[in-house]
Amino acid sequence: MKITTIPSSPYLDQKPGTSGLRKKVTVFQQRNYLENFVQSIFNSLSDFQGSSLVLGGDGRYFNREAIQIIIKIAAANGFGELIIGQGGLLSTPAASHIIRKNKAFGGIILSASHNPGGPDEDFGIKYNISNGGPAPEKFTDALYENSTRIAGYKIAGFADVDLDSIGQQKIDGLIITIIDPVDDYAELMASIFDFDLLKRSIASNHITLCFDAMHAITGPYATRILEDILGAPKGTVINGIPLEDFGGGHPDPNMAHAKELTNLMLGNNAPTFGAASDGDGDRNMIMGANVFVTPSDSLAIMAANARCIPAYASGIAGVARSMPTSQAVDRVAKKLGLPCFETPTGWKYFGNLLDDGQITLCGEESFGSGSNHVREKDGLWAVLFWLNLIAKKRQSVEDIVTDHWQTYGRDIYCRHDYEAVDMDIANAIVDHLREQLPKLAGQSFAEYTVKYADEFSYTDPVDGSVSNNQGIRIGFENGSRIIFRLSGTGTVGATLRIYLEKFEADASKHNQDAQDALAFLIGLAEQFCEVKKRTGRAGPTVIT
Ligand code: G16
Repeated sequence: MKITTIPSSPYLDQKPGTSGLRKKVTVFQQRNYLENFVQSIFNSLSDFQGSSLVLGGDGRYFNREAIQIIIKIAAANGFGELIIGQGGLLSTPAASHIIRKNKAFGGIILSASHNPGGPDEDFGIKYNISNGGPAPEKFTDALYENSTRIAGYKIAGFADVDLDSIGQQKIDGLIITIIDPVDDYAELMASIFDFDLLKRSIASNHITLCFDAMHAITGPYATRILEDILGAPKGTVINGIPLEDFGGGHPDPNMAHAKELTNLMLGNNAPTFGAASDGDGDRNMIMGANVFVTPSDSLAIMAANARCIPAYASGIAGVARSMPTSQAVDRVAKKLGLPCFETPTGWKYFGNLLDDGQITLCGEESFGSGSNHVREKDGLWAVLFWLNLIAKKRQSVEDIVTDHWQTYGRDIYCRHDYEAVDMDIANAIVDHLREQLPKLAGQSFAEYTVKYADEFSYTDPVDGSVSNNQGIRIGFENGSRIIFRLSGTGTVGATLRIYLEKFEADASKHNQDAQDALAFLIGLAEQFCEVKKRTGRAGPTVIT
């Protein structure tokens, strides 16, 4: 194999965000941009010679080209085997499983998740370690550091690899294994859930369902599992063909972007269950006939009912949520006597807790939930979890949610996003918030008295690593919270996220609209951060 070292000079903007490096496709297409980043990944690793690397992506524009480049750089750097999803496709949770199942050294996942795709839209790349999870901050810091002083990359000189034929190819000492992207994942799901029960519930029409794949990676996964294996009628999966530009849509499973599903579920004759997943298959949105389940509630309900699922029938070790996720799951943990951890935003922070056996389930407000079966959040897993729950409890989604609120109270919750804010304005907002923190504690705003006002820091209970500046928290004596963070996944300007939460114990008030119930806190958030005043905007870009 002919290996060449190509000289190159650093780009200084290759710092991974919440989940890998996400930029416009045109940024990745700059000369040596992708090559530099991939070589910087390998420069940050050691002792991988001869071992295997998993490779796949969500199929968005530039996926195939990027995979061919990565194959040649990985080969030149000495990997012995590359395990690649057919067509260059792998959902993020499937990639995590394949790394674990094959005991691979790690994996490279190509995705910008829920961000739009296409020549003028977004692309992304991240490295996952041998546990199948996103590389920890220590690694991404080292990777960034390496990217700032890279002087060249190694690349092998062979023809493009056939990504479409399943089987093994050999190029000198390198083995290239093209696998079916769905097989292993479908087998894993069958080992977790009661597929026989689901088949019966679907066949008897106790469960009717619709799954919106949003023209993204879960199309083939959902079609195989829901339609082919579980017997749901053809057409249950809508927008099921993955497209490079997601059909021009925004593959973000929320009511703002999954409109077709939302209209169906909120209309007359809605099926009993509706769900959607995102670009790379790790997010989920759960709906029932005329009801939307917030991701925070979904996590709490899963934790409370985990014993209904075969894989968790003997109980769960503990739970974790990201800091801005509502405290609903904390109430479940308290009642069940389970440990409950609060981590920074980013799935990578759950990895150590899962590896160490301290938690079994975890989730985030950003439409992600998962368990110890892989080390990524997992959209279809959440869908199957809910289907299994409905089938086992013989209750509607609405009844499951209502019962849960009656038992634990309702954490009324929403998130307001201000997208593409000018970076300087966004930074000034954060500075302005920081200045107020020392004097806020003890102040009262109507019935809300500030208990604490600080910036969240996290010390990993397993390895002791510390992550600072993980969001501004204003917590009130009555348990309500307002949280401010700048997103780490956007590609244009800054996205300010405002998370709002209020606890309601009184069941007669559980059916309130979240925006109405949170109106006072929404006003208070503006008073603190002045985002409307400083940007001249009338309101948030997206409310979830
Ligand atoms: C990623 C991370 C999640 C995080 C989400 C939003 O998800 O894996 O842990 O909650 O981004 O992050 P931010 O608020 O910084 O934009 P995904 O689905 O985009 O890979």
